[in-house]
Amino acid sequence: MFKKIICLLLLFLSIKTFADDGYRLWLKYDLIKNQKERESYARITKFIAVNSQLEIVKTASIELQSGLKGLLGKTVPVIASSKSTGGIVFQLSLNKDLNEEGYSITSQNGNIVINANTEKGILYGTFELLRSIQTGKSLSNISIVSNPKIQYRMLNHWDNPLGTIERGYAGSSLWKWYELPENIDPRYKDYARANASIGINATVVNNVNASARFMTKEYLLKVKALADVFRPYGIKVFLSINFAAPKILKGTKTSDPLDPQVRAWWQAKTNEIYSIIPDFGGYLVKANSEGEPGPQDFGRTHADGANMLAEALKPYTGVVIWRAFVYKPSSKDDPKGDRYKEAYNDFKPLDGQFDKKVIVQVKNGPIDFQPREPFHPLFGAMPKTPLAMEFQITQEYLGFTTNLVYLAPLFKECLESDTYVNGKGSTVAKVVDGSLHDYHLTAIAGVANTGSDRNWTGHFMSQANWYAFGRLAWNHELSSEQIADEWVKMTLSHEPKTVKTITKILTESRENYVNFTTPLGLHHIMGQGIHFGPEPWLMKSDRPDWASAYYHRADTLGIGCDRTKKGSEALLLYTQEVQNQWNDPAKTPLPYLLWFHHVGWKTKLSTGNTLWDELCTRYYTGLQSVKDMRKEWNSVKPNIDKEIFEDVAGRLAVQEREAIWWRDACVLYFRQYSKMPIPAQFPKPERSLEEVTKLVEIYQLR
Ligand code: GCW
Repeated sequence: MFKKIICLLLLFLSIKTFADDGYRLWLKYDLIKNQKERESYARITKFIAVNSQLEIVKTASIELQSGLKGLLGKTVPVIASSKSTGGIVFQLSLNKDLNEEGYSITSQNGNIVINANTEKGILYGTFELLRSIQTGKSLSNISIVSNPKIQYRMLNHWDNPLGTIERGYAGSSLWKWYELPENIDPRYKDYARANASIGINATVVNNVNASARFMTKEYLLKVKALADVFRPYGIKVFLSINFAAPKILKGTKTSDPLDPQVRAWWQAKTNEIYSIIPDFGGYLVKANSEGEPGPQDFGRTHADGANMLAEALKPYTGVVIWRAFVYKPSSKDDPKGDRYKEAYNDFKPLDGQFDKKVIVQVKNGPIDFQPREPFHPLFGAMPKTPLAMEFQITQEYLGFTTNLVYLAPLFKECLESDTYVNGKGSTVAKVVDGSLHDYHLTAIAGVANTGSDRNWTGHFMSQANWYAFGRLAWNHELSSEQIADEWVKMTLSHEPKTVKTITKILTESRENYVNFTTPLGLHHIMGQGIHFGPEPWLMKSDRPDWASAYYHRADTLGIGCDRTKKGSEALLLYTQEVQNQWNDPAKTPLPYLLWFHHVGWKTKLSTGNTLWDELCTRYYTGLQSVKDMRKEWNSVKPNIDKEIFEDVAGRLAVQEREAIWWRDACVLYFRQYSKMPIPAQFPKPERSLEEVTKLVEIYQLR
């Protein structure tokens, strides 16, 4: 009787519309509403048999127990071993089908067995089992074998010591450096849980524009406190380093990587780090990029710098992750100068010169996390150097936290691009997962979108981007829809129509965003510095390649950047097959057209429209799609938590205002060059170009 009352109470609590602040992410574990469904799960989850004392196995059993308690409303006992049936059994034993972190989940002799070679595999299998229940899958005859395709699946935090986050839009840093190491915010653990649940196993806690503070004992002890919280969740801590740290911290007179004293300094520092954090992951380095110090300051190469750090790490398990995001201002006298080519020109010649412990981390595209970019030409071009993928989860160029933009389609588009380096099917994904060039190390990083906002990511829907990054890092073959469907069921609703509508909103959102900001291959025309709002009229900046005109090249003849042989020749960095796809403006797929060609305003496109009409059409339909998205969101109101519903609805209203802003700015500005009218079926912007121009100025005021 007592049990029944408790159950009813739990059911009541879960049905009652309580305000959900989004804190629990996709780990809600609310009671399953359907009693029959609950009972059917309960029948096969009567116990959790755990015969290991390993720390991460313990984490797994605690997570499973508390997850099942929430979902099924009952406490499932954890027992040492069992001869009975109807329970879940953790089995740590050699399985040749599994790699170090893989797992299998199978029905065996009346139990559900989670099998893995290591404790981490057990943890990931546990979260998969919970996810199956959360998304309403049947567990009878369950049979899953899953291995992560990439070794290091990491978040990169651009968090600064003073609590700000570079390009972070969800409040301040999660890490309270001044309170550490004594005071441990409970959020650190929840952060680790969320990451572990999607297979993320490494985190770089500080900004790549790195402060030397992190190399001091004072700060290393703080970092150790975080590492201690993350370890039971299988997460390793990495640090971004300032290449000039030895000199800044007054240990040496120079930071030249070939100087013996500098090398000795890094060795001693690395020894110190490992004495404090024995499973330290390694170093992430931004060098000679955007003013950061690096080996080139001393006439040395990126390989010299990276190899020095690799040598210091030699006695340990750690690795060096060296970023390829570099670009010098192109020389004024070089008519072929193009930022697109800089990283390739710097790094490609170094292939084969890096130490075995070095991974070179490359952004998905050649410019900088634009709403759409062609894949970076370095992918496929460095067969002897493990290349890691760097995606940006934080929406620096994709509408901050006022725009609903689901990034899985962007990630997938890049991963599925074919480099053709070893013939057809040589996808970027195969470069990154190591299968194409047989890399001995593999890694994928996402620049985090987390912050101190209660819901972690500012825009509630941006949680889906953190989630999708982790899921794709584990298995890049999952589809965007599948990931969206899972996420919606775990965080918002199980009601079929609602799931369908929100999954549709998510999967279409990125293309919509491209349409009302940078359609047809336009790029880098946003407000300079802040990277917010449109500023296509920016002709000059501190560096030429920070100005919009450098990228769109609009004139009275047409628009777009010629990167073919006749232009900057950036296209020549790709294999012949890729060049063939993008060489001829008449055959270049429209999403990439203006990336590679300067196209006449009156040129007829495959849509039947002239370039000018098509450009206008994209800006107008892009805006229309935001309006549609708002309608669709309103249609799911009855099935969504009120607080979440209102918050997302509010942000969608902002998004519509911003879409109008982008549209007005771009059609009014480019019309000055095209000298053609906005197609008659579209209403004219209600304001002048001057008025829109002022807007971005406001946002740039101090
Ligand atoms: O996208 C640009 C950002 C910088 C960032 C840089 C990088 C951390 O605007 O803020 O600096 O890229 O990736 O290093």
